[in-house]
Amino acid sequence: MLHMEQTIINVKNVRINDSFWNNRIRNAVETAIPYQWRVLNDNEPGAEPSHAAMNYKIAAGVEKGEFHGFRFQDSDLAKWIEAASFSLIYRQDPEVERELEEIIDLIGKAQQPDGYLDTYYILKKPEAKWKEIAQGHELYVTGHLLEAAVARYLVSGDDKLLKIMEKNVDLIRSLFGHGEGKIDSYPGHEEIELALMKAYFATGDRKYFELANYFIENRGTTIGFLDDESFKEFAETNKHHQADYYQAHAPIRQQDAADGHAVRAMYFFTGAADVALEKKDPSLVAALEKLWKHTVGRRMYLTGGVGSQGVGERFTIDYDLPNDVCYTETCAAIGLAMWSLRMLRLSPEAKYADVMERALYNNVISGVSQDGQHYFYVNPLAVKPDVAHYRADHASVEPSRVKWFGCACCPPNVVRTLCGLGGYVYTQEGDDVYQHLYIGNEASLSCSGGPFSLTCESEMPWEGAARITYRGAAGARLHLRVPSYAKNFTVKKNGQPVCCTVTNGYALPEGALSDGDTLEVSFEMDAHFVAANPRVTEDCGKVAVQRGPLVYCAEQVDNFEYLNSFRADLKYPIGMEQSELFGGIRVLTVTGMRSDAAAWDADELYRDYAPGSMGETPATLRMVPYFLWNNRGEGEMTVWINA
Ligand code: FUB
Ligand code: ZN
Repeated sequence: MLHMEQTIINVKNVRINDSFWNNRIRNAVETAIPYQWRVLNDNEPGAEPSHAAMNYKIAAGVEKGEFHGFRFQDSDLAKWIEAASFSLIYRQDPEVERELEEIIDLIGKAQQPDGYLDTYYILKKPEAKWKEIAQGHELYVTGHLLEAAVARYLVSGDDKLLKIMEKNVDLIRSLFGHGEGKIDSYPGHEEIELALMKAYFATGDRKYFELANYFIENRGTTIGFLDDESFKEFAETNKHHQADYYQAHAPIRQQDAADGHAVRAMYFFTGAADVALEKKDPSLVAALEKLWKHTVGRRMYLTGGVGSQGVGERFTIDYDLPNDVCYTETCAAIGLAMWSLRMLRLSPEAKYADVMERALYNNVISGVSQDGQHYFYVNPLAVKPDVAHYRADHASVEPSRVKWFGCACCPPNVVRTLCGLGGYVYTQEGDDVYQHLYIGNEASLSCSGGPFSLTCESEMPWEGAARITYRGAAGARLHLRVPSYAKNFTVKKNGQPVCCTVTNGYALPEGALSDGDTLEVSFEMDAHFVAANPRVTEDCGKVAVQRGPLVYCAEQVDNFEYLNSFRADLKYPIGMEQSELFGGIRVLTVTGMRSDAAAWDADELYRDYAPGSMGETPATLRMVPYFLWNNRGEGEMTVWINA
């Protein structure tokens, strides 16, 4: 059955209030947003200048100068606008309001009379507008600005940016499409599709849906941009920049795997799932189910990262998941979380929420430091800093988070995700509300009986316990996710055990909910070893450690140098210890042996093996949640350990 009568929940109606996420959201709101504003305005000493605000000022005619940065530099500011708009859910800040008004005003002034709005082409290459679709990113920039406009509108009701973007979208509608004189193509970098669908869901105006549908359905069916110079320029010299890099090698229903550039692919499938939902199109849903299964079954890291090669920032082949030269871009993991959320709207099955949660709690939030001012773009699962600094094939791996990037897609992306996290907790279909994530929150929703609220207090991800209070009109049914890692999942209603019907990993407690009811969810989460399919050669003979949604890693600072010299003894259970780290988290411990480098001469590379003469020493490996790595200086790190 297709679950298609969705209510798209307004992000401002789910306010996160959670002991784990509050700190992160506060950090985003109070530190990262002001910090990024300074960077985007070239006002942060030590950070690579962004030029993004200046490009708009020059295009608006209020400053003189030249365009600087990547062609899609505008999108960094767009993501900041989205983050700042969401941040007002958590803190009304007149300064942020002023900055938002200032930048939206500037964007309006930069817009050309026909609606065109891309500072790279306005300032640097006006003759090439719409002629470099493969690489040009004009539609990608529109997509991010449109997402920002929708965020601003949904949270504050201010439609100034939305009107600017409507004019821009109208221009695109007039230029693109089938037929004489039209550009019959699709974006080089997907993004506009999902943004158009957000605009459609927010406004109900079908023109947004129609353009999204055209881009999704057209991709891979026509020659599109595959004849353009900007496509050929890369394709002729680089086997990793063929049509599949852009997901343009086949129509979506004929694609078998997530191929090519990972962020492009994730954004494409996200937009396609939105379109499938609106069209109630079983063949598109089936294609997305197949692609999703293939992606998470063969091409996803344990941390929810995707994209295993730096060259082309892309997917490679099944089971090719190297840990130290992976790409696992923060944006790509965000894309996987977004896509999985859309799959939940198509069909509420806990497997989608498991992956969404895996990405969010691991690869996504590892993208930002505890201080909110340092970022990872690539999120490796193993790092040896001296190697990463030296080797050419590690060029994209930063062993420490940095203040900013020349290509800075990830930092504002992770911050907008944190500030918009409320959008990931529930989906709703008629009176059926599905709680996917046990993140504490206060939600104001509505069912056929009228408005109601849910207040969730949660101990996740440290303990499997959440308490939900229902207030308001009767009529809603709350389906509670049973996470794949949960043991002995139970629900109590008003303090008494209640029977549940479990469908596709969601438990529906017996009986209607009415004002004042409480539901207490509890389950056990063991720290356990995880092994990889032997087809993943990089992980053969290794195990990883996971508890609940958190993947753990070993860092040099808690252990010793040469982490790979450790071998776990799996007959010992994983230990758990209270620590003073990061405000008092519990660390996990693994028992085993290591070969102590001190027993080897530095000039002695090899030695004939004899038991007991390798420097064998009993050892315990301390492990911390992966997302926290590299918050205590640079050092070795590994997720997978020898066993
Ligand atoms: O091309 C725009 C963004 O920059 C992509 O999504 C990232 O992978 C980075 O290349
Ligand atoms: Zn990125």
